[in-house]
Amino acid sequence: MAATRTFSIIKPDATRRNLTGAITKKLEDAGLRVVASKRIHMTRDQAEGFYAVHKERPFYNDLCAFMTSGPVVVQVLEGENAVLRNREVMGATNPADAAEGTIRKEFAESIEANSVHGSDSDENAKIEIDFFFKPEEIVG
Ligand code: IDP
Repeated sequence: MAATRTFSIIKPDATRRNLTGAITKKLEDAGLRVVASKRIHMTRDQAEGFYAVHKERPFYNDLCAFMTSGPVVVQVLEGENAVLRNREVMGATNPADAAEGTIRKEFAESIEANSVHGSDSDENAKIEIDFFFKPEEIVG
């Protein structure tokens, strides 16, 4: 099966605790390859645009504040069935529900500060990759 791509964010709660390497290792151990990566401080406009689908949710404002509260690492991951594989290794949104061995089980602080983002479909992966990366920044 051909490799596909997904989009990942290591969130501010994780960069603050210096977990970029530990989280990236879990992604790599799951069979995903980092083909693009950069550490950025998201602007409010970027956070609001990225999470626009959640605009009507009660946690939207807090989520945008959280995502701009410190640096994040945005990444493009490549592998077989990359979207699904990444969702599996991330674990459930709420760390209380996340399975043993997942990133969120091991590292997340709360349902909001849950250490990682991962695209939920191939279609959204493409949109999210295009939101943060130029084609020439991705080296497969
Ligand atoms: P996902 O990140 O597991 O795909 P989504 O439902 O798409 O989960 O939510 C996006 C992000 O919004 C979550 O990762 C988390 O940071 C935040 N979030 C989701 N639900 C809640 C909530 O009930 N309270 C606070 N933050 C939430």
